[in-house]
Amino acid sequence: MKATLLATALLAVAGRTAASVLPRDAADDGLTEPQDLADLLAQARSQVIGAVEENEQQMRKRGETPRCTTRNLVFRREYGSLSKKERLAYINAVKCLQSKPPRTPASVAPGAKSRFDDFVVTHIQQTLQIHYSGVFQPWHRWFVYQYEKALRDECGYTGYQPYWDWPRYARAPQDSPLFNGDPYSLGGNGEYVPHDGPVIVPPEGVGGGPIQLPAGVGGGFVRTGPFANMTVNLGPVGGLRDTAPGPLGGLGYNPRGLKRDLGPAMNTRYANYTTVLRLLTQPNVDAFRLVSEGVPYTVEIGPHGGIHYTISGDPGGDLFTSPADPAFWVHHGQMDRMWAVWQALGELAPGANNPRLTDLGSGEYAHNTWQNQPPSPLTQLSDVIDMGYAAPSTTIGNVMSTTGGELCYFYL
Ligand SMILES: *[C@@H]1O[C@H](CO)[C@@H](O)[C@H](O)[C@H]1NC(C)=O
Ligand SMILES: *[C@@H]1O[C@H](CO)[C@@H](O)[C@H](O)[C@H]1NC(C)=O
Ligand SMILES: [Cu+2]
Repeated sequence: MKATLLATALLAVAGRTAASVLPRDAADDGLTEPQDLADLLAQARSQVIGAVEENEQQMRKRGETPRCTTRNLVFRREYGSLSKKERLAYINAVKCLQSKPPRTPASVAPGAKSRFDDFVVTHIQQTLQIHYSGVFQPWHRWFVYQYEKALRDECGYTGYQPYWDWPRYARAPQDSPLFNGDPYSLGGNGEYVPHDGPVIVPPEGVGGGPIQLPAGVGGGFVRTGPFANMTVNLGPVGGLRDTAPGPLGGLGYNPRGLKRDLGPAMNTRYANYTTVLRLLTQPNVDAFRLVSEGVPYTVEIGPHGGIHYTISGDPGGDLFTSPADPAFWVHHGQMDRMWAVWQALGELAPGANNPRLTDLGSGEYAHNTWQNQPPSPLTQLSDVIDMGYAAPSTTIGNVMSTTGGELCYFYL
């Protein structure tokens, strides 16, 4: 009874937060969608808090000590809902990571100049195994968690990884608290230069064809905000027409300024309220992944690709090197949030095992190779998530739940 009261109290707080984040003019896709979404999110939070309580009680009955409880469960928040002080703390921790020496040996990646770059190297090295394959979601969950952990353990950050609520700023992401270029943003848009949108081309051995995407309203160097004139050390690797790859397959040293091409065209087309509602109501993981990731190098690239190319520019337009733009981490925060919320909505009854915490699917994206090309075995819970030099590795089974294994977080 007491535990239930706690859950109710937490939910009241969470519910208020959800309601207050509704944008005033979220009308593009119909007025009811933001409210429908807020209801789904509240349902997911209630499920997660309930499941954590239930597990806690069961374990205590058996004389065991639960690792994740309602007392230490933490909530990741939307970037714009952080106070200015909290945003500054996050920004300064990212800059700190960019100033710490790398762990990656120069013999492996001479372009890696910082702890921040260690994460970029790991992503570049594994890009063709960790996308459109069964490990995609758990790999990126662990990747973001380890980045958050590095910010906290190595750079004194006391908050948690914020996320980019895609549809919230879809009409003008360049004016959002994330990218408006003020001292609390992740840096502004690139300076405007007249340009066409990018033509994305499949890397060698990958299906699909060249796709012309719409342009944003920047395209040049980032000159405003905390990451103005930031230096990108690694990449690019490939995937954009008319872009010369950097040395050593992108692992060499190739210092250049950060560019972005944010704008409404990609964001409204690929990551609006309809998209998010559709995503969260998919019946199984194969269907969820098809909506989330779309079909690579076709017009339907889903919100995952849609937001990568909303950031665009350099390195944002290069799937391999994209984590070298600080914006990557708030995008993948939201990717993980979508998956975690969808997982939570799969609980059939209180206390029953939730199939979405163990099912890795059997579709085209459930294998060990990109779109199952060449054909490969289905990904297993016992398979390893390899973090290279960036962080410790783990297994998929350890990260399927955000409140299991080492993890103990959810999203507001
Ligand atoms: C960024 O670099 C440009 C060109 O070198 C320079 O004019 C500008 O002052 C720099 N801005 C900041 C914030 O460092
Ligand atoms: C919203 O996104 C979907 C794809 O998820 C797209 O088909 C639709 O056209 C978008 N709506 C608008 C108004 O652009
Ligand atoms: Cu990735």
